[in-house]
Amino acid sequence: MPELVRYEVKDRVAVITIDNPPVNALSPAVWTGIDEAVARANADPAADAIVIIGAGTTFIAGADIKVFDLFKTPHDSMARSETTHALLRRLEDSTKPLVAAIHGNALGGGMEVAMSCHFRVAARDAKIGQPEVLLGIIPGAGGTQRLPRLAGVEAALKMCTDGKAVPAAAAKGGAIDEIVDGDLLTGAIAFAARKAAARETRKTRDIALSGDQITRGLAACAAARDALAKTARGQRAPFAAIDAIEAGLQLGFDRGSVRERELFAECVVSTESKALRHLFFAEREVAKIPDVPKDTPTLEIRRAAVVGAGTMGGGIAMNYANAGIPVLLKEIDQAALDRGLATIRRNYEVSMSKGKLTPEQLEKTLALITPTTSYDGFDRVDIVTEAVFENMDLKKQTFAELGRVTRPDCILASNSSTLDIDEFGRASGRPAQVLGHHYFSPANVMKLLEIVRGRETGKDVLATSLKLAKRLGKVGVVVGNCFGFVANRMLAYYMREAYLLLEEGASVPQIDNALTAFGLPVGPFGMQDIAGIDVGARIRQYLKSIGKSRAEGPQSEVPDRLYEMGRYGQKTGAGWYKYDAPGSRNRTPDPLIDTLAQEAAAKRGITRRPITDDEIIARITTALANEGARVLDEGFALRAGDIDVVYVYGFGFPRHRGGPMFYADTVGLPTVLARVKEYRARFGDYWQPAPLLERLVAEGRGFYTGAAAAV
Ligand code: 3H9
Repeated sequence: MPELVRYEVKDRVAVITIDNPPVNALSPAVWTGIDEAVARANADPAADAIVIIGAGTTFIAGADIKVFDLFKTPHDSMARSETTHALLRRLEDSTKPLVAAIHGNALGGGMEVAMSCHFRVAARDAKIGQPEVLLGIIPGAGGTQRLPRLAGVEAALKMCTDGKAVPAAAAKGGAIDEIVDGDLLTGAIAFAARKAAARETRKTRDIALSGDQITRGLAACAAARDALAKTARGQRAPFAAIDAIEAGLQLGFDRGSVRERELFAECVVSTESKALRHLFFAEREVAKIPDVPKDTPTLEIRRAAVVGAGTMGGGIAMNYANAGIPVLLKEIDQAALDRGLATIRRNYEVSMSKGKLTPEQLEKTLALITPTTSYDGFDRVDIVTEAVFENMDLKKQTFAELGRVTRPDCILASNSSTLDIDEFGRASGRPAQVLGHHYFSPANVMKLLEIVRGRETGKDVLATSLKLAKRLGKVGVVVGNCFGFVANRMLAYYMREAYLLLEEGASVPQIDNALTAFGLPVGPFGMQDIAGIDVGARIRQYLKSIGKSRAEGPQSEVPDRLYEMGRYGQKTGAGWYKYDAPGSRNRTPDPLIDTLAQEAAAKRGITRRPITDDEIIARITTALANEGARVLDEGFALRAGDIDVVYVYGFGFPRHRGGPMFYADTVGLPTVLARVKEYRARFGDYWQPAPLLERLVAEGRGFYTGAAAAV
């Protein structure tokens, strides 16, 4: 095995190379290796200065996130961080100039190592950051104390609370001393030699903050706290990061560092951090399909086509154009095509007005979308996404046509949100090339792509889809071909409970507000008003016609009554709420909904009652987890983590709760099961415990082996 930390001397400069692929994470052995190597360099008469650099594509991407699982109590963390802080002070105490040479990323603990060096040089395209908050923790190795001293309090607050990496070039003069063009190591050695000749060292911890800097810094802390109160509701870590920075300003470096350690220790054992760490790995796990090895050949996607220029088709075409892939956009007639293109242009203009796009970029991106009313050119594309109306016959007819007009190796994807992919495969005449690419509305914004695997979908087609998802800026999750796949199948249960809670006595604003307080960006009714009540109604009508329903249990009549009244949501100026005008987002509650709910309740013989927010959350999250357990047990999702990723990216389930399955583990599966049984007794037999839920509870396990005990 190669050494994790290598030592050599070049041109009288000791070069310490961290070599812990893939991202040089700071495992305990790497920490020790750096410590020993710096001590060795200080004692080495052949070295006048020291450079720390990363092997491979990056500097150090942070502490090894898996190690945090070992911290069971804040005390464990306090003991470990005492050692780490002392180690970083030893680096800072180096008598020879110590230089960090950064390429790729210096993140988290990696940035903290760099800041404990005397100087930092970086490649022009390198990035630096303190992303700990995205893992529910705060910089725990002095970052909240050293970064304000190097970059200024405002910049440090931003980096530690939003977790976003910033270009090293933009940090020049603050956290970065010099940008190196050309070979980084050569530049870093030359820089270190200059510092050695000038006998220059500089301990970050000794950089003093002026009275004025402290006063302004404290005001910035208060302002950051106020801003986060709106955007980070229910989360602890961003606020803890501010607390730690503030403590450094008020108490100085040493006592500020102790406060940082205490706050880190509090955060690292929190459910919030466990949830976010779980998602970090779950998001990477989704791309691993057991029978589709990493080296499965993929098809090159150079040109694409989309059939259907409605809301979804237009958004899908935008995804391709945004990724620089030319795309044909087909509609049946010119009028429909013109409408679709006008919407696309409007969307881009909104981005432009927000400064996300220049007028030139807008025109260049739009030029990648070629409108058409025929199949001309379809024989040259590598993938077609069908986004026509959600109707089985129409879709089958489209696939039959696509089978004729495209090359045999062309991938044929359906954006259906519910229908049987295998039927499309058969209709096309080449099922191995067919699968689902289910986007979420708005398709150009939402990051989830459900990749629906048909019975005969080729492995190369799946591997290509996963790769393509990344290129389109999406998180691709492979799911099985069941009704509604994973996202919409579970959503049906979520919506069922929302409707029933409404009939039983809760109001639309109460249900929506309970869920936004829980952390969702929008509640179920607000979401429907955006997506269109007509969309759900048409799916229900179709299901009725084939004698099916989306979820067992009573079907509320209220959404269908809204549909009959032409109240489709925001677009018609009325839905579950009233809006100022069609297309407006300015909403007010509508007493009519309560009347409709009362009428529906009376018909079903329900006596309406006050309902608590806790019951709303319990009913809805229990319904999700119970159905999620079925989906998993039936093999339509590969892992519980895949379901969590689907919900976080598809419906904005709060990340800090880890997704519906992880959340169920934090509640405790015995409690979840007890709730299902209680609801069965109270509401009816349509509530049935998922067999997997019962099995896991009997075995004393959670959805994540051992997680039940861990959270
Ligand atoms: C921290 O530092 C706390 C400190 O304050 C100190 C306290 C004492 N640990 O993302 P990729 C794995 S907290 C363990 O696909 P990319 C990852 O799971 C840490 N593993 O590559 C994957 O494994 P696999 C703060 C890690 O090129 C593989 O590496 N730092 C870690 O798209 C490749 O990853 C962060 O939060 C890690 N730290 O993106 C940075 N990082 O192949 C987290 C990665 O088995 N990392 N892995 O699936 C990242 O943001 C991205 O990985 C990075 C590369 C941008 C670096």
